[in-house]
Amino acid sequence: MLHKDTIEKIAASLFRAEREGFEVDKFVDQYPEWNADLAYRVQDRLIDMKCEAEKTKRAGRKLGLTSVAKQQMMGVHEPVYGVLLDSMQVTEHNTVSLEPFIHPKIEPEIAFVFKRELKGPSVSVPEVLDATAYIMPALEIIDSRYLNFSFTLADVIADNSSSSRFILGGPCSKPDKTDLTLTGMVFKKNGRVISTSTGAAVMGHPARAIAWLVNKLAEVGQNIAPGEIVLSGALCEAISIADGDVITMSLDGMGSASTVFTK
Ligand code: 0L1
Ligand code: MG
Repeated sequence: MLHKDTIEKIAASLFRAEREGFEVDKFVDQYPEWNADLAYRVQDRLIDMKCEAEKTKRAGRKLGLTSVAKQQMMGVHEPVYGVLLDSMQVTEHNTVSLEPFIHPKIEPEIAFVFKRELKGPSVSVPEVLDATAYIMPALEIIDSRYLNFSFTLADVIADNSSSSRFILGGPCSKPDKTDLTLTGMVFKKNGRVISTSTGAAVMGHPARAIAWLVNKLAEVGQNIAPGEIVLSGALCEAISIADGDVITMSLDGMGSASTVFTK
């Protein structure tokens, strides 16, 4: 069991690493008892530190490691979640400076916004869709605070699942208007197609990822509140970004999300 002081120490290291833009070594070697449950406690503490320092508040959640390929790569069998803060949202079409990041990547996601509370356990895909006010195309900028993006499951959870910024595109769509498993996605960098995919890339259905999240949150007495935004998890692999890059993700019949990077 990690001592409360250790949880505080790890959260403070990750907080400083992000704020000052430096990498830290993964904590697994230092703390052999490190596991996912303890790491979510570090994540909670890190989020409190960020809310206080940035005078911001929670906007919702994000899912990560939702594709089988990424889970296999990390040797894990379930996704992870993190917290989205108001301060992480970047307005679409605004230029994003690369300056605050360590080694940023970007990936296409589907954002869900909820009209009703969702509380597990046993929440199903139809219940998720029923509680959804609208969905929209989105981009997530991830930026691990670990050296060379190298971490274990517990490490990445503590680091708020590599979250950094998110961009909501448009327009907003009703979830019952489309079969998300079949919705096609095209991900472009500087006008060139980098990846194509469908919603099924996210655990078979993006709402299945949300159901997993809600049921997982129930284990620690938490839930999704009305108005919260949840990022489903990426529809394809994240790509590195550089000065001048223009990134666009388009979802068939649902619009697009795009952003531009500068030094
Ligand atoms: O949003 C994500 O899928 C990232 C989860 C953490 C793993 C990573 O940083 O690649
Ligand atoms: Mg993501």
